[in-house]
Amino acid sequence: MLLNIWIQKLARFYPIPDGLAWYHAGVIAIRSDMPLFQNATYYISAHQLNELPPADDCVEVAFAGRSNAGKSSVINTLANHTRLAFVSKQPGRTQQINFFSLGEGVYLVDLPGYGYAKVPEAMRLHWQRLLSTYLLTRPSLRGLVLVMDVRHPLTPLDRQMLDWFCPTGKPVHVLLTKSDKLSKSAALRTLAGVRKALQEGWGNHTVQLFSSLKKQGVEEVEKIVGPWLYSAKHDIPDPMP
Ligand SMILES: Nc1nc2c(ncn2[C@@H]2O[C@H](COP(=O)(O)OP(=O)(O)OP(=O)(O)O)[C@@H](O)[C@H]2O)c(=O)[nH]1
Ligand SMILES: [Mg+2]
Repeated sequence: MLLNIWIQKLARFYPIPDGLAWYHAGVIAIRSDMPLFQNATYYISAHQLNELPPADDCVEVAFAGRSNAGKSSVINTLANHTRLAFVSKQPGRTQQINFFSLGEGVYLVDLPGYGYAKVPEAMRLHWQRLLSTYLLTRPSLRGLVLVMDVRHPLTPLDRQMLDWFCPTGKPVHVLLTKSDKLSKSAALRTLAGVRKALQEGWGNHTVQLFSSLKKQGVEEVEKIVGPWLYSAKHDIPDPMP
């Protein structure tokens, strides 16, 4: 009760993003009644690093993964929107760095997929350079959601991505998507195997099952990714006396 009064008082001075509530000492909890990503709107598409929003006053989480793994579908599912990010049966459809705004300089970033063989060599090299520079040097990038088709997890390129990204010290959350394509027991076996491989190979990162088709796994993503975005963005003072 006392806590609620404090939250209301503070809300007059600090805007609280939808789906978040302050508890105390800068710790943020996600309110289950207000999904965190539902206000996402399309913001900008970039072909070059100089087209990205300035990094000084924003925070973002990027969604990477193999071409056709289901990254754009994950963003649509989180946003509860059918056509926010472009989805296609054909691989290689996301061809820019797409920013979706959650408001107040907070973004979800949909990246082009890797591993699509039919991309011309010059374009592949352009993207490789652009994405590696983006992922390794972007100061406002708080963490990486690595999307894998649950039927083909940890491909050599996924492993390479982990080898590259993990030395940044930023967190990785692996989404094993299209889990509707496997039986529950097979999906759980894959989850356990990927969790073990992650721990052995790259340290303490997180992993979960997800299905855009069945809209399963949204709350778990919110619990993990929400604090990456909001505890970093809003430096919240301790509201308790
Ligand atoms: N059954 C099922 N199909 C899915 C799911 N997620 C995505 N798909 C399908 O997988 C295909 C690729 O989805 P996208 O979201 O476009 O994949 P992407 O990773 O963004 O692909 P690129 O942008 O080309 O790298 C589409 O036909 C989707 O409908 C899922 O959870 N279950
Ligand atoms: Mg895509």
